[in-house]
Amino acid sequence: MEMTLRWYGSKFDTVTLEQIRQIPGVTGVISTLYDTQPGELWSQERIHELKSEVEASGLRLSGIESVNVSDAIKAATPDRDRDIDTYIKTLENLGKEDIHMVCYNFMPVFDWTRTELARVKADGSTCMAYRQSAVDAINPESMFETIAGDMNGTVMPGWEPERMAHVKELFDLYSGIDEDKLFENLQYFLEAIMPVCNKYDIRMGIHPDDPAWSVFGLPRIIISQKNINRMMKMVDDVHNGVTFCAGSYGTNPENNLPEMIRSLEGRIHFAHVRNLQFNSFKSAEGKAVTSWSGIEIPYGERDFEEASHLSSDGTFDMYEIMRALYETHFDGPIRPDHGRAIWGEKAMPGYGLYDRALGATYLNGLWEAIDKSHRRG
Ligand SMILES: [Mn+2]
Repeated sequence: MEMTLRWYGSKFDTVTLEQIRQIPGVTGVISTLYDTQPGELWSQERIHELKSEVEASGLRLSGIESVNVSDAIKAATPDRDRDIDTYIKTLENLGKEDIHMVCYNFMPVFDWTRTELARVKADGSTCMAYRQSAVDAINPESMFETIAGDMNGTVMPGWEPERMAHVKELFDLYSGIDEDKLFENLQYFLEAIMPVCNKYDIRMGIHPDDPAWSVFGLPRIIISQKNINRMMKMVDDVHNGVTFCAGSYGTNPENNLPEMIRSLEGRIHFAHVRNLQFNSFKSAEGKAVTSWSGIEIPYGERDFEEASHLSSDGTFDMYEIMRALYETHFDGPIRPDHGRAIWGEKAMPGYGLYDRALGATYLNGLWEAIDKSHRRG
């Protein structure tokens, strides 16, 4: 594996490449052309510029997160073939610049959903959190306004104000689209892009839906082992793969993360590894749940918050997640994921420097220990 950090580009990120370069064991960044819209062509010149800037700092551009898929493609409107053609050209330009991993998602309307961006934890740090009753009480059209005040002046991915101004139209676009239809639209997109992915050896890694259940009545499909295995079979090509995001699949504590990783051997092209703390949860059947890591979660509404990366700070067994990646010979880029805001840092929620640097170091430590214990038998 290659340890990386997500970086939004010098115009948008509060964290610099120089700072990332100084985190022990981090050799690459995952970035994007943050000012492009879904459906827009990425020129080879702009990709080259980004890559040169990253390389000049002594780091590698290890992949793209994300090349966003337009709503026309997700909802199969008459514009989808035009947007797919553009997507193919963008992949071609990435391939020519020697980029071989692209993350994307297929979530309708909302990229990811949290109800608080700065919940205060016992140690005074803040983190992002989700409470089902808050989601149920919110009109989705005003969701953006509800959380915008906590963004520290940054623009959160998936919550771009221009996009959120059209939320109502977006909802209309997806009316009548159920899970099977969304799977069909995803298959259509994947079949169209596989030739260019094969030509340039570009590994596509779909990011799971977060949280891993339907919100605001919108269909969500990349949420479970059953569904992701269906998607892998639907287009059975190594370039049709997965971004394994522990924090997103893990929002449902019934998703057994190490087991999912093992079922996806060879198809995980990118990994996001972070921890969550569950305060209460109930299953779809309204029952109490014991997490895959063996922790009994108090019965109640779905309420979780992000934690530091350590196993002891949250509900996940991070050692078992890293061991499953190691034992399935995972060799792609990996990154710590959302961190808490600590030490007074003002940054994009989830994407400050300090807690993610601690996360990277911890994950590297786990990996070294697993590697050495394997080698020494
Ligand atoms: Mn993720």
